[in-house]
Amino acid sequence: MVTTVATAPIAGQKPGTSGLRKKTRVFMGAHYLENFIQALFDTVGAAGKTFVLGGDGRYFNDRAAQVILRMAAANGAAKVIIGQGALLSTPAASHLIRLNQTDGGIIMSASHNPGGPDADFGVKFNMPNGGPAPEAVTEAIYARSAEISSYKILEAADVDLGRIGETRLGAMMVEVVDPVADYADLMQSLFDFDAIRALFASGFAMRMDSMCAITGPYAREILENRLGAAPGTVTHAEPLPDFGGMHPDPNPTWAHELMAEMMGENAPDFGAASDGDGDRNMVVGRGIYVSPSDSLAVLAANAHLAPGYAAGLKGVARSMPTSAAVDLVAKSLGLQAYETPTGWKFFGNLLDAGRVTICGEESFGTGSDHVREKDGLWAVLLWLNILALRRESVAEILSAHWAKFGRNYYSRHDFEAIDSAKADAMFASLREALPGLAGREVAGLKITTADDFGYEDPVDGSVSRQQGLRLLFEGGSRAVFRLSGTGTEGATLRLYVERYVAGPEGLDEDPQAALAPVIAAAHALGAIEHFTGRVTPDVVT
Ligand code: VG1
Ligand code: CO
Repeated sequence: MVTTVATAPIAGQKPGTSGLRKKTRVFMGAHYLENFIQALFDTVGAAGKTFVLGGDGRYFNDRAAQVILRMAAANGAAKVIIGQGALLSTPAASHLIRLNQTDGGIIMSASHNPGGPDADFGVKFNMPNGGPAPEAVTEAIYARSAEISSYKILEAADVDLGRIGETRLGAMMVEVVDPVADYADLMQSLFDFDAIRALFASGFAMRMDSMCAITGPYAREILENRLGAAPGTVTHAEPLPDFGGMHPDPNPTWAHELMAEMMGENAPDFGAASDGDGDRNMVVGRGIYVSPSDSLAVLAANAHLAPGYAAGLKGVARSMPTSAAVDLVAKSLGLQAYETPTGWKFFGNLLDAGRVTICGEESFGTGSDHVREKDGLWAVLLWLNILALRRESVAEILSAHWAKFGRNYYSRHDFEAIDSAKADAMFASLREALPGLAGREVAGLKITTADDFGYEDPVDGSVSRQQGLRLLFEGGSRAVFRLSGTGTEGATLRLYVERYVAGPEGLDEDPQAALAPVIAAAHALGAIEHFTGRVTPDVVT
């Protein structure tokens, strides 16, 4: 029986960089999830449609899945394809949407944010192309959420999501699928599994830290079962509702266990970690951390070694704050390089139009046209494919890369949980100063350009403004100021700094030391301490 429940708009249901993210208790509050899902169905339409549904297994994932299923049925959806146990990594969900040519999908995740009753939850809608909904769609959902007066839900018992197969929920079909199998097959179609198997058989050792999040089952199946990596290669492989108390953000701060092992005496040859929903990756060699911007550049330069990319790339794209290392690779390969705002949704049109093959962000996100999300395990497998063919260490590959292209020293400094009003005041002040900055010298660096990054999508002409304040210095260094759009508490300031060194001298400096002048100039120009009281970042990547 379909019930129509009276409700009233709840303020703030505005999706950010990647979906709607709130404290779990907010999502569990009366009508909160229901309002948003109804606004979503009202916007994209549900009648007769097929959707994919799954999440990263965090606290409330199972309950939210049952609610969304009953609402999909009540709104007339024909079918929902759902991962067993309501689990799906974000890239696997993207793949299932495309593979089954569905009308889109709903992903339950707050990605790299911690999980649990006192942590974060999130919901994101992906389009029929498998990619995150563009701004026009998320804005429409938000607008609908502000005028909603009722939602529809089916009164029914929970669907058994533990058993693979088809069942009915009212008139709607629910198909419970293995969350891993199709995705693992896709990976096998892109990479030289024989070569990677031979690499592992030769004694190559790896550590994959799944951080008690969604990639555990995927990594075990692909690395240990299909590629013959030693049992136990994947650690923290069981997805847990609170991620075992871990903060599933694969960076040197939060993946500190992996970092300690990789920098230690008995370090394996290669290490990797991924985030809550499996779309991010951190890659580490024995004794050497690979910055995500460098990883993107190395992957673009070597992708042809993998069967799926043997024909070469169509082009590359990076988010604006990501270092220009990949641009140098594109230039040498004669490829177009695109610069987009932060967030994977901006790559969708370029991928759909066949303009780019590989994309990446400095925030540990890399991916290709095989799905429409960034893909953590994909990046790990492409690295393995490259290592298997080149038979060099990660350190050797990086050195050779810098020797050829020069090095883009890069770092991101995050200042978390700043009072929002203070952060806004800082941005307003810097934004106002921008037009007068060119030509000025600060902390020994001369500013050549200062602007507020805006983007016009070359495919559909849509325009996104105020995507980050950019300060470009003489010699190619730069600093970028942005406010996070994924946090759930106060504001997070992201300061991105970059400095290019052509070599052959000066390619082996400590990045923080190499970047010190740019960091000093950024602090002076942004008056970070004056506005926020902060001097030291909470997280450095
Ligand atoms: C962050 C990253 C951005 C990434 C986004 C979603 O956004 O900076 O590059 O696309 O997270 O990643 P923000 O607005 O907080 O800077 V995930 O793995 O959380 O979906
Ligand atoms: Co993520």
